[in-house]
Amino acid sequence: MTELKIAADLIAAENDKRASALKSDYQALGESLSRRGIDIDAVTGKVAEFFVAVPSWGVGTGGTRFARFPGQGEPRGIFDKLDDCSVIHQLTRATPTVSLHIPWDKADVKELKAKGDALGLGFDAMNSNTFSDAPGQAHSYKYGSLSHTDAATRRQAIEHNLECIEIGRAIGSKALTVWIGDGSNFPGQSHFTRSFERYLVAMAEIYKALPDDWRLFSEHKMYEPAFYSTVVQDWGTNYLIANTLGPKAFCLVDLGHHAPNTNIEMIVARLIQFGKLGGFHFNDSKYGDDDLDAGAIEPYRLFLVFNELVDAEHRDVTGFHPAHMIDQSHNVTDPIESLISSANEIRRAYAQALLVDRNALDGYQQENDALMASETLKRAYRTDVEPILAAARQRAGGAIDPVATYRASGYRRKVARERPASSAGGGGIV
Ligand code: LRH
Ligand code: MN
Ligand code: MN
Repeated sequence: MTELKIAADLIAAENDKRASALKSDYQALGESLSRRGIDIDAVTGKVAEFFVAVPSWGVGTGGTRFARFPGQGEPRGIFDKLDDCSVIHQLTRATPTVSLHIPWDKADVKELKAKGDALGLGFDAMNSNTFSDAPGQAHSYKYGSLSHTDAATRRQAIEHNLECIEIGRAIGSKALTVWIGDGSNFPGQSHFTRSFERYLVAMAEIYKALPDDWRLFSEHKMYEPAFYSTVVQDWGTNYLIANTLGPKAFCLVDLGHHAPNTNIEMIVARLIQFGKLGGFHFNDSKYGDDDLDAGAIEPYRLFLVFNELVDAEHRDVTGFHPAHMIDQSHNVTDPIESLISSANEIRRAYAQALLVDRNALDGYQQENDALMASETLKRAYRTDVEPILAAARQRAGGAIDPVATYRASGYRRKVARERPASSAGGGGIV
């Protein structure tokens, strides 16, 4: 029996208040979609099967290098974090897996697995951390990790990734995500070619240790912590990595890791075309890697990314199964609420993309009818799919209004009594 952090009765009572309004909204939307030749239940069924992993590090309040302002009832460690993740899944029915970050989440693997099983949660990609120094480690990552000039430091970073694979194997993960902060702050500080050569050799060792049914995701990021050059700075370098390493290596696209105005949906299309799209870290951003909530700033861009994903699904692209994960930092909200809302926004973009009339779009593209092609996308995007999202949650036992139900549950107040106040201060996670 799955351990439930929110009483099922409470969810049912909250849903009762909203069920009849949802029924009429769903019916009205169903009628309007059927005039467009779309079966609403088929769309709801697809949405209900769309899942996104939550990041363990996302349920704690984040921060900047200036300050962190913790909230009430901050999780004390990975087991509290898993409890919080289970609340998000219980209410949204959209987040059945958690992505762990090592060593932040290091714990006895049997206990991790047992806790996940008890809460009905699985584990998505493992994340290694060679961008900060763990207490007591022999070699510092101040000047890099997998691309470091010093062989012993590279060895330590490789061993850490191998350990992440071992932990992941024990808890049922099937992927390793590698993001490194390696780079330089001054022109001339590092040799672009040699540092990338060292990185590739180190990654090849990690790749060799990957179980057959695992995938290796490399994640690019334009800048930060290095402010002049970064070793894995863009999707071009990322593609070179995945291509050099082999068939189990793929590129991970974190939406926040690009320059403003970058056409991310086009990067996604290119990676799909060449079989190297591994997955996503969903979030939003206004300036740099500011990890805002998915859909908070540019919901149309999120839709356009999903438009490419649904297009690939529609074309039955072989071997297409990207991993969907959230990666955001919550500085001013209750992280559980932000993650609930982001999971909904991601499903919303997916649902809207499912409504695109692909035959019509093909025709307009063929005829070079720019205006109608754009209108075809806009028509899908403008559709209010909230009744579809709510029905998908309700049918799976989740909440029609998950944030309201979460607030009504008093979960945060309850854990605040059990968990001691965490300390504020400077510096937070990236
Ligand atoms: C780097 C990043 C990467 C890390 C996470 C904490 O900015 O996106 O995915 O693992 O943040
Ligand atoms: Mn990321
Ligand atoms: Mn990031």
